[in-house]
Amino acid sequence: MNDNVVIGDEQQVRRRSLLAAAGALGLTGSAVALTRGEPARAAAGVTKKITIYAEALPGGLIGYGLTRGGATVPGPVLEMYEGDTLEITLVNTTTQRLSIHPHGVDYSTDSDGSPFNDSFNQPGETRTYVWRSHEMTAAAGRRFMPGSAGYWHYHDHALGTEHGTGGLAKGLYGALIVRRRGDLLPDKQFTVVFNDMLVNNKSAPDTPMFQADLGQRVEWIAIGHGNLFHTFHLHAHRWADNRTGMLEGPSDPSQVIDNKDLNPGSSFGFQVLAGEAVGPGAWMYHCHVQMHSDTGMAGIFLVRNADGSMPAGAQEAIDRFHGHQHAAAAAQAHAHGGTR
Ligand SMILES: [Cu+2]
Repeated sequence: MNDNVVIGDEQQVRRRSLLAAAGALGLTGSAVALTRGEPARAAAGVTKKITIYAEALPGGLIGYGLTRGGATVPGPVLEMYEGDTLEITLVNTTTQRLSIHPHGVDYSTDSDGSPFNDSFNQPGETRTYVWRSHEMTAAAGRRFMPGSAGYWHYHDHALGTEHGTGGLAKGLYGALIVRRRGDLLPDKQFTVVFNDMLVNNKSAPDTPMFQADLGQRVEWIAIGHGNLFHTFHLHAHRWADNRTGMLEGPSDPSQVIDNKDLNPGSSFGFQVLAGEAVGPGAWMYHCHVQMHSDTGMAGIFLVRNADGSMPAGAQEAIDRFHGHQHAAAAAQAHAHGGTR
């Protein structure tokens, strides 16, 4: 125990001196913050306090929610601006230990969400976790300290195993977005989680049908969990493979893609204008590992007409999707007079 305490103190001292060094870098003439004239990191951010309820759901699932009785799979999209702090009071209404562990942001060991750091909620317990973030800073020599901005995610890290393997399997996960000031805000947000052979813990044809009107700015947050490797593909839309999914100028070197690896623990996000250059329609999203899409890792992105009405042929496409995804569903459709 004593050894642990000593090691902990040493680490704290080192961390403090690192922070002091970083602070010096940000204040001296040899290194300037990117946002000249703005307050330093600690003064710039606001602290947002939220309460999250972890709750058992029908079908053996467990979800996070922002209200009592409001848990969903995936959990709510949590958002903050670079420099802000998110203080999360997690209420565990279940009979199992669980936690919340973020990717991409800054936190101390007691907000780590891992049993290893004694950071979790016992059954019925309420506990507060603090997530911090910071802006990018530039130093001499074209060296950059990256900011926290990104399409990240959060998840349980304590249910079932030391790694939250049981909580992840049951649906304790969600999207975390850290925005840079000035980022464009979307009209709609869709969280897609490839979790083993499931999409948001569902299989086609019960996977979510995301909907937007033609031209709406739609933000996708894609997250991978479980034990399998996946590729996320969206039909008829493409995005830049950078932080936002949008090109930042005519010389932006980002590759434009419509398919991206989505492996366990990874996440990315992007914004598209629904139906841009292709028009409205029922477009598919799916894992591009063929045996995964064939087995149910697929869903529909319905781009309605600009006035919100159903585009020609879309309902038929949706019906076909419901009819031919599953062998059982297809057989049922045949029994009712054929599919196509
Ligand atoms: Cu897959």
